[in-house]
Amino acid sequence: MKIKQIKVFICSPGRNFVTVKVITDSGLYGLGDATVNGREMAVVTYLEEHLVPCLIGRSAHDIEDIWQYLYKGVYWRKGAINMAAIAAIDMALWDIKGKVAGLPVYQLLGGRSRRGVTLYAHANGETIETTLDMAEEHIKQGFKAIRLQSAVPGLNVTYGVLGDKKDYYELQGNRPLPPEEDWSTHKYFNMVEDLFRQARERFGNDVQLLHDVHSRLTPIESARLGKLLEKYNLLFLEDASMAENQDNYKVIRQHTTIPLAIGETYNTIWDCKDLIQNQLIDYIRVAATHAGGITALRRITDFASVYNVKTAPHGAPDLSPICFAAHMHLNTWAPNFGIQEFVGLGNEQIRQVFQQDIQIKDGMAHLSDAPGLGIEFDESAAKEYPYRRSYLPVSRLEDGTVWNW
Ligand code: GCO
Ligand code: MG
Repeated sequence: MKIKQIKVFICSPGRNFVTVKVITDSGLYGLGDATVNGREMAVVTYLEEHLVPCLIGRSAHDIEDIWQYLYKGVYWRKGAINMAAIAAIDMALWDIKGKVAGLPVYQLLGGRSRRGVTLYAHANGETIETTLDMAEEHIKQGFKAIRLQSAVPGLNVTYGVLGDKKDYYELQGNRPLPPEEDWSTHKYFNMVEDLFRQARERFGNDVQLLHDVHSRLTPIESARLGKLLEKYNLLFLEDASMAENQDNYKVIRQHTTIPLAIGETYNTIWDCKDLIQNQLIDYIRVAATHAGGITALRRITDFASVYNVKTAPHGAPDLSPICFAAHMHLNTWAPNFGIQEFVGLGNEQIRQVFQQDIQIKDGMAHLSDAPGLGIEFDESAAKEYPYRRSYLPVSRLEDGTVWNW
């Protein structure tokens, strides 16, 4: 079964997605996600100009060989654009293999390890009260784990807060240039403990709570935050600090037992190797799209399991439903799965373009037994939503210094 054609699509049903379709001479095809938020066209060009010509005529069954060929064969290893392109091809090949076998991909990985996949929902608001109102809605719907993000009083916009601004990173499309946001660590510390104290007062101890710092703090500031929030019993604190220097997490670990999660921007196992091996984190959050696909995530998952690190795949809206499906198969299989981030199954346009049959019930997601990844892409619907250039925001401290967004 040879690869006959590879099509690359870019569409914007509410936000931009790059989708790859690998078509074989048997007529079977597979789908993959190659979206890199704010840099979409770089992946499209990279795929069309550099990867696709090397793949035509190869056996669609050689998933591992193709992965190694694209990874080692490029010489310029790693990198977000490169790894997203490899990831999309890899997902599509797993999709094809599942269709050939007549089995969902999780069966090819080793079968089911659990009844369903536990999700965490997002609650965010312009005030602590509105954030907690949203959390209450999720709890009523059956979610057992909620990520809390609340606006920081005194800052123009806060990461992760939709409020009534309707300008959350997921509602992309009207940002021809990167918007700028303020950041103040001091003001943030004035808000964040209240958020979790009030959450515990209102909801008690049963619900799992999570929080994303989005890498705004230095390691010692993260350590301070960890100590401050320990008593509120978080499932994890995400992206407490940057870990380009993986030793940063030693500083945090020396001071606090709060569970730590990181990895959504990581592209390879090497980016998280030291953190995992030195047991400096508790959850690894790599995404199939950004870290080399199902083949790479399976390897990272197994490596993490040796060190008691669980998986908590990134689930932001800029990962397409194809990536979510890939995560669902990995999560259904992985013995060391922790939790899946969840922001819903997309708006009406997204569900028109990407069709799937994942069921959400009581805060858990359940795959159907459709072969492969179990997802369809409607090419003609996608054409109705053309690409719109759009950027993620840039952060500045109050004196104008560029900071981590
Ligand atoms: C998350 C992430 C996202 C990212 C987004 C960037 O935890 O869901 O931090 O909110 O900001 O994926 O493209
Ligand atoms: Mg995050």
